[in-house]
Amino acid sequence: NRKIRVGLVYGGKSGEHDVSLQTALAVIRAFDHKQYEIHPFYITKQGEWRSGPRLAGPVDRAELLRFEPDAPAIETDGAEPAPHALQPFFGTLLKAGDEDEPAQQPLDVVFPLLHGTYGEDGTIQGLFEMAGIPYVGAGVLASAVGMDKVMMKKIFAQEGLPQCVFRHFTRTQWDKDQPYFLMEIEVSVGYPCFVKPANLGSSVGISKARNRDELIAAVTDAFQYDRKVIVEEYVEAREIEVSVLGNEEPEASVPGEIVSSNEFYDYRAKYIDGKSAMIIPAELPEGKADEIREMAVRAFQAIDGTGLSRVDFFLRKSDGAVLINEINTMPGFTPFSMYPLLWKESGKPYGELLNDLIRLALERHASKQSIRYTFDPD
Ligand code: G1L
Repeated sequence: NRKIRVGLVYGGKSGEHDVSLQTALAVIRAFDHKQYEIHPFYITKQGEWRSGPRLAGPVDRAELLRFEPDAPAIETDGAEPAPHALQPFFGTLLKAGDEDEPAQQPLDVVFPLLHGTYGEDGTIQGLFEMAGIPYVGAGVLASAVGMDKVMMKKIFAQEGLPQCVFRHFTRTQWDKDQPYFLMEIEVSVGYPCFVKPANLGSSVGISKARNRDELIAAVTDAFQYDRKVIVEEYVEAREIEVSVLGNEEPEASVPGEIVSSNEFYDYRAKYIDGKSAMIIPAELPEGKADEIREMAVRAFQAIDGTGLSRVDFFLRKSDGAVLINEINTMPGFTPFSMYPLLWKESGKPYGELLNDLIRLALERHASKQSIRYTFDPD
């Protein structure tokens, strides 16, 4: 009974490079190394791919996962570095003609632990699809939808999920008819409002506008980061989040609440993360938790989600209405992040979560295998 070969792809060109590295470290430490064999693939900040040796056990420092030329050796089972373990695709496409490399075994499954462009937006998922390698988490479509706030909101709207008022436009549209968009925003969205690039890859380019001058400045700034911009209504609300896990029949965790630092002193917060606290489970009025969990599952299915997503909501203070804010197909994923903590509270520890995600990736891959992609009239 051989070990399951798991690839981890982490690092990357994004600003979340170090978060990704810490996540890879946490995942490696949580794996049952008797059951799994880990193949690390590190992408440097410059975008260079470096594969490491297959790991025989946990690693104790994230620095060891960068495979710097002069780095101390890490514990392995004596295997050679596996430069081509992403075969058959990377091996044959990127190293075509290189015939003196010994044959490598293909991976059974990969974890794309990358944030933003080229990690979370469906591009690397497309690469794995073409290579025929099962991968954890959202597919191409759900990943792309999860990264584009405008597409996400259109799908939520069509699914009948309540959300805050918003307007969106491209740079070309804005340049052609700025007065029209200003009027539209002032009439329907109002002030204050939030201005964001549609692309959720980065946290830059986001600002709050309290009047027309600030709105114009905010839109101009947001257009530096994307050709589409979205303007959202400000809602006075509590922030509630739910973890969803599964493929076609996903399950939702208990909801949790994010409370900012200036408010959380009066909570007995078990979990504190930088400037905010996580209240798990969230204290909600009768029936609200189930209402929110059902909406989370509908949102997941609406974007054609697979594997996992964290779904974020607003609980409006004025009337208690639940509004969906966004779905995140690659949520924070260390053992101290909201997504795993919500599952822990729901009875599923981190290690079990990893097993489930791998099983879901393999199940989705297997069910895709039975689909016909060609039409043969005979
Ligand atoms: F592979 C999973 F499970 F789908 C997965 C992939 C990526 C879960 C969570 C994440 N999250 C991240 O990679 C990140 C938030 C650390 C990006 Cl930097």
